[in-house]
Amino acid sequence: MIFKQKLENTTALVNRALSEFLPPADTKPEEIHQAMRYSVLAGGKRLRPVLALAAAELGGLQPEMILPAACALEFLHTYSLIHDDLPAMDNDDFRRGMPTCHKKFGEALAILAGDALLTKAFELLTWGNFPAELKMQVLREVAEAAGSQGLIGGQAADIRTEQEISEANLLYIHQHKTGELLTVAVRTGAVLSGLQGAKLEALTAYARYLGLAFQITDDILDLTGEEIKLGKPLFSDQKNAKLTYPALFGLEKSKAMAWEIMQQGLQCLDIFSEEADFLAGLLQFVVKRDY
Ligand code: GRG
Repeated sequence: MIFKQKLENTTALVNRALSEFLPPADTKPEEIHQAMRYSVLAGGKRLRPVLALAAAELGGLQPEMILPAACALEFLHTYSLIHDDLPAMDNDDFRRGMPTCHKKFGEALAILAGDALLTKAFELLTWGNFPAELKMQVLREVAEAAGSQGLIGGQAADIRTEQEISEANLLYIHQHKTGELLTVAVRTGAVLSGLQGAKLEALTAYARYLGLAFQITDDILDLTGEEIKLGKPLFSDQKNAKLTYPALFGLEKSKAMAWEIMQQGLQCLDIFSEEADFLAGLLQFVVKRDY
């Protein structure tokens, strides 16, 4: 199947499952479930669950088996976006082409919706008929990726007002704020499908390159993208004085770096045959996308 078709099919599968796994909007207390559904179902690329499904396919797992864990990663990602948009953080009004959760439901409910999605993610990771030790491994890895030495750590470093202007600091922020969750998405699919050893290592290395290429492209799109396609205003990094690749290296060099990192990521898939074509396509999509 051609890449675009497979991406569309997989995304549709994920979207259906996300809606199914969320409590219905009329579940009491209605407002929290409406806020959770609003932010999750607002759209988005679904990159993290799609990566988990693609990695699980390499290990021979049927999509239905991995969907709860894959959707857990999207819930966790959406929680981080809701909290990142809050007035105390980036104070953004638009996300995924719609008013941010706090703009629509107020700040208190937005905080709670984020908290509830994070909690729901860990519930979903316990689902499925997988060996207990694999589930425990994934639960631990996702908790680490989301925690103060992962996503939250990256965010804490990112919101510092006094920022060290260096490549090492930029790399730290990007790897933690963005890279950790993308990496654990790939590893979740791989680990639960029983992959280990050299194949698991290769996929982990692939995911680290993908995470970096994703964030450099995200930085570039914040300057050169189209607001309609991105679903949020441009120049948000400049507004918030963020340390970014274009700020440190300029636009052209940043584009060249994203391309080079993509090539390195693709090489990690060399130990697989055409079975890894979808993962290769996803890495190329991450760099070539315009949204
Ligand atoms: C508040 C705990 C906490 C963490 C926030 C994710 C994050 C950390 C901040 C979001 C702001 C941002 C620009 C992060 C870096 C890149 C990123 C994660 C972009 C959004 O991800 P996409 O492009 O979004 O996959 P969609 O909407 O497609 O899911």
